[in-house]
Amino acid sequence: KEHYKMLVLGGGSGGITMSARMKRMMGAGNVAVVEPSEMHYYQPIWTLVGAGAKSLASSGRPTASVMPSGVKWVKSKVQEINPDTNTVCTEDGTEISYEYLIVALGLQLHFEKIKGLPEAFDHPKIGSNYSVQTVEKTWTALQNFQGGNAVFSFPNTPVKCAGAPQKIMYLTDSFLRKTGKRAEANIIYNTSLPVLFGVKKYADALWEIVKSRDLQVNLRQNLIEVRADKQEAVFENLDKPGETNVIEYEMLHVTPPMGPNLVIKGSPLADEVGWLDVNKDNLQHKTYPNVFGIGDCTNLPTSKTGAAVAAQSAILNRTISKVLKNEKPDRKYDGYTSCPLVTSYNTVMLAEFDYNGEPLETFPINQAKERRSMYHMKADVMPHLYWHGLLRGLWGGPGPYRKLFHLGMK
Ligand code: FAD
Ligand code: UQ1
Repeated sequence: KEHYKMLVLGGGSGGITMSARMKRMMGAGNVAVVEPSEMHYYQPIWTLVGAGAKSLASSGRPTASVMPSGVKWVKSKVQEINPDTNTVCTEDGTEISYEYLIVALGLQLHFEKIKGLPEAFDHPKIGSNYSVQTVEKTWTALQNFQGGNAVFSFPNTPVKCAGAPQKIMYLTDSFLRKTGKRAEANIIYNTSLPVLFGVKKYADALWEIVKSRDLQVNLRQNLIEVRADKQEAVFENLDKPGETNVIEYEMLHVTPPMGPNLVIKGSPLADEVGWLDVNKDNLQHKTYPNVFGIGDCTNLPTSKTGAAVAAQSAILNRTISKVLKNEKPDRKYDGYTSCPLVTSYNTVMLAEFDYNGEPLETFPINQAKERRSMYHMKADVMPHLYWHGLLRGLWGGPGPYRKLFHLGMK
């Protein structure tokens, strides 16, 4: 039977980041990460992979290369978490016990909840930036598009990076303008949400963009079926139950329904819905004080992003250092999250906001404007910050820089 002082579940953004920080805090031999995947992906760049601006290969590195040296990699899937006995069971039948546990299992994609998926991905003209298997299909569909309806969906569930479903629409519009095919296209964004974006400042600016670029936005439309043989997408009107709307497509980008990781959902660590039930100020589990959570798997009431993981990692580090000393956690997470809204092949609107949905901008300029500098940051700077800063436990989000940049202002 294996035992670790600190066991981390999941080796994605949050898991690798926290294992690097925990190694610094308590020594390499005391930390283990359970992660089945050979490869670690920088998912935020998939938006640009789907649009042909980056290669898929550039988004992945071997998990072995991001695992901090000396930290034990348990290459298996977590099957069961038993917080009452401080143990975890893996798929290969191993039982691991722990003193402290960090849960960073991410969320689950549910392509299968849309009738006709995932089989429809065997047909052309359909793709999804949300998975490694389907992201290059988006680029194929975009390149082969000759005219007709280009359709983009947003599901009736929480999603990670809530801006990504529309970023690929803006990139599609730009690509078709560049290649002279825009006049032949109807670009349609069908979202389950009652708004274009959750924060008014950015939503207002995005509405201006969709109007000026002739992009059609339909609210409260939920994708429920894809008939790939007929190139038909079926949407239900969420305000009029039973009313459906069939659209013939020449290109379809699917954002799948998402939900809690089923391992958490089936454990005592879950809230009523299935998300990891943590304290929103300090990321400690609400009923098991030796359990902590970070990232997409949690019920933190903020938008699920890598930028949020960065800010959370600094807070969680502080919380755990206090708990180890039998002191009370003292620093509070403000809900910081960020969504670099890619609006073309050379512009980004950098949305940043907190728990209250209030803008919390790093730079002392109006970030609701599309900027080339922010595109450069998203496409060329962020990947380095991710691989060399965040994953090594050296980047805890832009908070300190925000305070510095705003000194003497406001
Ligand atoms: P993940 O990084 O998804 O890691 C979860 C890990 O858990 C995975 O490695 C998985 O293999 C592992 N796992 C799952 N089940 C088990 C199990 N049973 N046992 C063991 N391990 C398991 N964020 C931004 O900040 N900016 C962006 O511009 C942005 N754009 C995005 C665009 C797209 C298309 C996508 C898909 C995401 C984007 N994100 C963006 C979101 C960002 O990638 C996630 O929020 C972030 O990766 C969350 O980190 P995490 O550790 O919670 O989950
Ligand atoms: C960020 O910290 C981060 O994590 C590394 C991202 O994920 C890829 C982001 O997209 C953003 C925008 C941030 C925030 C960083 C700055 C400099 C504003």
